[in-house]
Amino acid sequence: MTSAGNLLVLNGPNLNLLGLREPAIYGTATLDDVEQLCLRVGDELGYSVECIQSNHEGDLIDAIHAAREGCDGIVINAGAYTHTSVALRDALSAVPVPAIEVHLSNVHAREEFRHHSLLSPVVSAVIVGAGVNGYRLAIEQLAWLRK
Ligand code: CA2
Repeated sequence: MTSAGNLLVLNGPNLNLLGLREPAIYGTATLDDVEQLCLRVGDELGYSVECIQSNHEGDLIDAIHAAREGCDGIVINAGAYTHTSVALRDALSAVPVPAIEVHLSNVHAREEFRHHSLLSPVVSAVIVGAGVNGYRLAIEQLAWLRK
């Protein structure tokens, strides 16, 4: 298959703990499971996928900036930075690459402070509450946008 392009899957703070704690909220899949899923789904759709997880805001911003060169789509679960980071929002705004925001949990059914995302206004779509399948849906949506 000809390459459909390159995707970046970004996971933010504490998502390295996936599957190790709070399975009732976040499920039992580990970060490695999520990344393997993204690589597999990306491959099925002809994408080369790079997965990055960081607990540091600046690292996430640097990765978004780097996506200016040769990246065709970003899947981002910014974790708690979703609700706080003007800097991440500005980075996403500055990079002309379609981005999809993913949350494993249904943030709207949780604490009030999780109901508001600073990122949602600057991304192409938002997927919440679908668990790890949200990453698959996001990659499929990025493929659909390319058509
Ligand atoms: O539902 C999501 O995907 C979140 O982005 C997860 C963030 C949370 O702050 C957002 O409001 C919603 C938290 C990620 C922390 O992940 C953990 C996983 C296992 C154990 C502890 C934390």
